[in-house]
Amino acid sequence: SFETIQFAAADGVATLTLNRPAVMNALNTRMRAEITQVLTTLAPDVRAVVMTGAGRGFCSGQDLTDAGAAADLERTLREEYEPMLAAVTTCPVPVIAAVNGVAAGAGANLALAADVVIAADSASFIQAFTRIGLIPDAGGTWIIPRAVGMARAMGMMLFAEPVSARQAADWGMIWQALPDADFAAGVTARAQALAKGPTSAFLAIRQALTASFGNDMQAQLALEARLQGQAGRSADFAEGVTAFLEKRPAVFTGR
Ligand code: T3D
Repeated sequence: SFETIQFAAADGVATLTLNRPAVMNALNTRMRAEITQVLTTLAPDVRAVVMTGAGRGFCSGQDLTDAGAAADLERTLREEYEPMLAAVTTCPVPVIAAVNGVAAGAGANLALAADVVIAADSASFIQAFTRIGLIPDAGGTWIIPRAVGMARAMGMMLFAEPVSARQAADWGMIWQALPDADFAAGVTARAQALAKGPTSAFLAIRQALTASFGNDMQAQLALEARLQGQAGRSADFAEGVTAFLEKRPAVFTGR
């Protein structure tokens, strides 16, 4: 039923595969809508999402053959990119970007919007925008300086050169780079771990870390107290403590 993505769920993990491999999974209007739709209508038993790309690339960013999108970039960003990015950053379960190959332009920044980014060693991240006379969008100018600092963010954006998966991991722009041979198994293991985890706590962590950039220490302590108050009333906290005292692994339900 989807034209530009594949979507499948098993064992609590949903896999969203960007699926226009002939164009390195370039984003068009339809793909943005399909990504937004699946992330905002997840079944209740899904407890982690893996976003990846079909073929040899992750995502090449905006489909540069789409004259309609190019005619009014501000509208395209507001009406199509913003909902897609929000669907990732407010997804009701943790999102892993499994960057299997090159992630360019908005494709790089879509990946970086995920909670956890795992890249294959052969993958790279390209802030390709200035090559075509644009500025980084899709959240890149917010997330990248926070992750790597101003000097590296500026260099990446002005020079538009590929940053290897290893370099990205060394710089703290992504969580992990894995040898290509270990990539699929590594992603699956992380996704299953998240799907078996305390989902509400994961979401509260996302909320706290995101808010930290705009808060002073006092405000952040207040936020932590509020979110921890919620976590302290969760079934998963009760289970976690019981399991510890009974010397067995906790069985979390995500609530
Ligand atoms: O609404 C708006 O427009 C504003 C939003 C802007 C957000 C943006 O994302 S702007 C940045 C757009 N993206 C780019 O500028 C990247 C363009 N692509 C590339 O630089 C390279 O293709 C890659 C570095 C991603 C991969 O290089 P390589 O050598 O591995 O593959 P390739 O041969 O260049 O690409 C394979 C095919 O995919 C090729 O088609 P062909 O020759 O086999 O028929 C290529 O044209 C096509 N392709 C790659 N990227 C795009 C694309 N087609 C349309 N749009 C693309 N972005």
